[in-house]
Amino acid sequence: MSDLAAVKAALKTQAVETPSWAYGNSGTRFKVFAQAGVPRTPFEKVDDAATVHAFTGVTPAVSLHIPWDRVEGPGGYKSLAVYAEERGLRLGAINSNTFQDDAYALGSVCHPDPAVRRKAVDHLLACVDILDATGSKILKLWFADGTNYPGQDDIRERQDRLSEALRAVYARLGDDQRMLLEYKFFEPAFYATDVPDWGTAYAHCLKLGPKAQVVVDTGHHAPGTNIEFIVASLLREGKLGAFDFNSRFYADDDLMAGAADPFQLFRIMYEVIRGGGFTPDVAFMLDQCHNIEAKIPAIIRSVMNVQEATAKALLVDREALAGAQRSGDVLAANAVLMDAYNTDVRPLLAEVREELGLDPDPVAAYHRSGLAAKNAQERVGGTQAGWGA
Ligand code: PSV
Ligand code: MN
Repeated sequence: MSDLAAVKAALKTQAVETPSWAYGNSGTRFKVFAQAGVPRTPFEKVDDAATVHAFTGVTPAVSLHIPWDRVEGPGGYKSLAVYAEERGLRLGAINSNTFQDDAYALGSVCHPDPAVRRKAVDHLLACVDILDATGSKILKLWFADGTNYPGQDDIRERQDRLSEALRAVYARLGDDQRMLLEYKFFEPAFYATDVPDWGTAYAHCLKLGPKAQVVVDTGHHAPGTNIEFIVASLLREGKLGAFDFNSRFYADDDLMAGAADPFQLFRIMYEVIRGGGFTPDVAFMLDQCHNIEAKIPAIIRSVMNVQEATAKALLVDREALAGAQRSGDVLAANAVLMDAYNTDVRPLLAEVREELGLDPDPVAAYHRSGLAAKNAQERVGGTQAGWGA
């Protein structure tokens, strides 16, 4: 797409979902550094997500993580959905959590004890109840299940247990609801992870049916993995459900999307666009933690990085590329891609924002707003949100 008006129009339709947990104190397995002004409740997390949307214009949804975002009291989850709506937001994916309860030391849905498996499935079904209450359409599943030692458990039987649990959850989904299965090659299990790669996730989703799709978390691959190939393959099969965007240098670092390797993000977005995945059918979500940097501006920056990668991918001259590819002109084909990647799209995005009535520099506008100081002043007392809160 090289027509600038069409590129701008496409950029205006972009939607990036932000994760509630990125607004709380979260980070590494070591010290999580508390910050002033951090939300204490899911409602305050929604406030922060609304702030990011107000400055970027492209983050209309916030993903929840259960039980970190447990809502009690009158109205329950429905009241959070209404609160979000009043702030121009909607609640996005509901993330299940079967990794922080003592019962799950040997796994959740793959655990050798049927009682533990039942507990995990009950949680997943309760998450579908939350979809019903909030109007969210996506149940996102990531399992920490796996083993640390050869022989610890039966690899094959664990797959059977997983399959049984997924089937029970799938059967409970409403017509317009989807379940998305996320893979991760290691951590916390180190010897054998039960959903380690896109092949395993894809095989389970294929068996389940059309309402089951795969989530690609960009931080969940071994170094050097060609993630855009995975994206192209999943899109080709109609099985790409969502992204969890973030950056990694070493493991599942959860750094800002586009910070470590903006070229990789561009290559991924190119395959998304090439494969017809730049639609609301694919959920573009962030899954990040901001441990040493200020959270709201870090999320705004991440969204801008995704926008820049998208703009560059939209600028690829597809016709010229196809021509060079067909004629076997290796260097010309590569040059077409690199020309798009090397374009400075910041002025274009500034124009897009101005046309949407936004400040062309969302980070500066946020800093000028005084919101950071206001939150630090007002959000005192209570318990700051974080892992497990
Ligand atoms: C696991 O590392 C993961 O990527 C999953 O998406 C979780 O839900 C999320 O991080 C938060 O722990
Ligand atoms: Mn993730």
